[in-house]
Amino acid sequence: MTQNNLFAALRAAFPSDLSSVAVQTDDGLEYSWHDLDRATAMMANLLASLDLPEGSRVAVQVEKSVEALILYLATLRAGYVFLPLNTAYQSAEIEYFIGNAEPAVVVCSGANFGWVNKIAFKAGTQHVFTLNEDRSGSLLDRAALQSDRHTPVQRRADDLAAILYTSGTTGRSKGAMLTHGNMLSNALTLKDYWGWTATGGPTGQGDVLIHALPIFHVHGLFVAIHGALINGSKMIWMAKFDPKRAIGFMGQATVFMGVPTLYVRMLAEPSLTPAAVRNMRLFVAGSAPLLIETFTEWQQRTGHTIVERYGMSETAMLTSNPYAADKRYAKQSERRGGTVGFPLPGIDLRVQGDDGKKLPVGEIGAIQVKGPNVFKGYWRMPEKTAEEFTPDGFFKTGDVGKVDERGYVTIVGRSKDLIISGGYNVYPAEIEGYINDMKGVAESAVIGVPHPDFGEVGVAVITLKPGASVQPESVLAELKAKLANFKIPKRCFVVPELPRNTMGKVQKNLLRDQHKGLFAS
Ligand code: MCA
Ligand code: AMP
Repeated sequence: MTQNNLFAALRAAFPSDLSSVAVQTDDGLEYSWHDLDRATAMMANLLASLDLPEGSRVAVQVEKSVEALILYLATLRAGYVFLPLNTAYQSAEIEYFIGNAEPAVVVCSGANFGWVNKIAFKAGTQHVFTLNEDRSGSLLDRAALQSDRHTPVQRRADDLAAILYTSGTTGRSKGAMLTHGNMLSNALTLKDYWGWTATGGPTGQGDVLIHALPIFHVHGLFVAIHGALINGSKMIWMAKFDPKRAIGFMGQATVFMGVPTLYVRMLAEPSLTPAAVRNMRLFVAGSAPLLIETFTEWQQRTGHTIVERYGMSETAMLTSNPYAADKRYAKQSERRGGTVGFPLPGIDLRVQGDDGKKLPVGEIGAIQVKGPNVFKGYWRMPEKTAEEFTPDGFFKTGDVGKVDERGYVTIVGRSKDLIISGGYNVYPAEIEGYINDMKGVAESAVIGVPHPDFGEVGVAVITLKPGASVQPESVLAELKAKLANFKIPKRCFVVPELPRNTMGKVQKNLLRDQHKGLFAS
């Protein structure tokens, strides 16, 4: 069998000088390529020593650290399936993910061990380890006893490498199953498309990435980490994004990736000048729409044009504005603000009308995609998986858009009821479910409205049962006790009734219109 383990491909791209720096943290620590190799071997040996069944899931909810990165790579190396969880998730959310995924191993922070351990025990998990930001915890204690030699486990391209939970219209999270082949194909495509180099450049060491995003979603975990590692590039590792510090690192780096909020926050810093970004080669934005104002202001302030790209948990990256001339599109090299660029090489993208037929150039419809990057399906949900694919094998993204005569793709909206806030997805149906269960509430509608920092934020509009008295603040406080903080609507309004169409469906567009100016900057 050919070795298709993603880790093996990343390891093969390590530079020949293993003593050079692979990761430099924002608090001054340095990890060499040799350190990454040894530490992932030790952790992979620890996982191997647990005698886990084939295909076991390793669920991880820990703060961002290089050790957390090592745990991800070690899970790949050992041939198991990585399941990252947002650190903001609270117990009810974690209980659902662990109950649904039934991981064999759970890794959490020492501070959360008490409640996470109970949830894991209930789900039949045999091993719960801790890993803290300060490089302590039982995971590292146990890994330290292992050998630092390990041969990556043989994996086929079609074998699972990770499960990322993401929701559809129902608000119930589904685990998107990504394979070693999905991720390697995407990493290799982007390496080429974004012109990564392993040598030379202003720093003399090829590209250097500022890693500023969380590592529990596609953007930070796959696009950024795989991008750097498959090129043997050093990462400057920020445990938490800070605009001033990120700009400060730009003198030593060449590539930055961020959600639009990060760009908005850096633009508010006077230190963002052409001199500060003189060594930078590439700025990538995605995960949420980049406002044309942000795109233009960035160009004016720095002289650099952001490369906006578009992707999903189910597919990794799908399209990108060109870095260099794209031969397939009449050598177009223009990065067009407001568009997400061209389908990446090897990815088929089409826009379909309501009648299921492909629409002509410029017409708006449902975006569907096909390619080696498209996931294997939703974890233990064969019917849901089948529903999301067309008979000829295209995945229905739930995004609505168009392709122009030059081939540029523009996303104009979403058919799924989803709010993207600061790059995090918030599913109105999930929040509405919680609000509707509250005492005195008759019904609710959660809508997304424009916000100068987060792009979009949630607002709850609720009606009450006859005679009930409920304060909007108490609704938000009750939600805060149960859900991840970024999901909490920023405002709540009590109204006599929700607007409905003749079919009785709540007209969220009217509510969005009514509240669109709430956070006008
Ligand atoms: C924090 N808060 C938020 C958000 N983040 N509210 C709405 N939306 C958010 N995204 C609120 C908290 O609830 C809290 O409110 C207050 O802000 C401070 O929280 P803190 O955690 O300190 O915030 P922060 O550090 O300033 O975080 C903002 C952030 C972060 C850096 C923009 O949200 C972030 O890292 N976003 C990136 C997400 C990402 O990586 N997405 C990629 C998904 P209170 O005090 O009231 O509790 S991958 C993807 O989408 C696809 C596949 C793709 O194409 O890439
Ligand atoms: P996720 O559920 O985290 O996988 O988020 C995927 C969704 O993020 C996509 O279906 C899009 O709706 C959205 N998205 C990602 N990148 C962009 C972008 N550049 N512009 C607009 N929307 C985007």
